[in-house]
Amino acid sequence: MTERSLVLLKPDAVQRLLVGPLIGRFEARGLKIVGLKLVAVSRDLAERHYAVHRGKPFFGGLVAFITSSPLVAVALEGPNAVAVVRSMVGATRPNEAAPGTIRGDLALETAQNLVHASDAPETAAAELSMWFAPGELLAYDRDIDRWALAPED
Ligand code: 3AN
Repeated sequence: MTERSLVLLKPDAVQRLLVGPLIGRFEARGLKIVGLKLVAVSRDLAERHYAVHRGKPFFGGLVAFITSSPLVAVALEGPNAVAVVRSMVGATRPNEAAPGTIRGDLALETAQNLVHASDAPETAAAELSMWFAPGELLAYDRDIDRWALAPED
């Protein structure tokens, strides 16, 4: 089923010049970019995005990190996009992330693990509306889709 997922290329990804390579991985997989922007994250947005972690010992550091430098918010669309993107991102702790995943190839620290990706379709919908205004998410056809996607997708 066609889904949309929110990916954040976090401040460490921007500072490490990995925005292009990371977007390239998702594009090469066949996922469609339907939203894309550089964001200076406010404390309010950071706290809403990580609300489920409020009260945990790393919450303050997480909010400080995500607001420390711009990040890139990406909305990706494709069949089973939420699970596909999660599998490409890899386990939360980079020492447990499989080689071939973004974290398994490029990260060492849990607090600086380069990317956020929605963990379920319901979370994705809530996160996409938090990070993008409705008019910032675009529907369009790609000529390559007849090569990358089955007709029913
Ligand atoms: P994921 O990003 O893989 O969905 P979550 O949702 O459990 O992982 O955690 C959200 C973010 O919180 C992680 N990406 C990481 O940056 C941070 N985080 C999670 N656990 C820890 C921890 N024990 N210490 C520091 N940061 C953490």
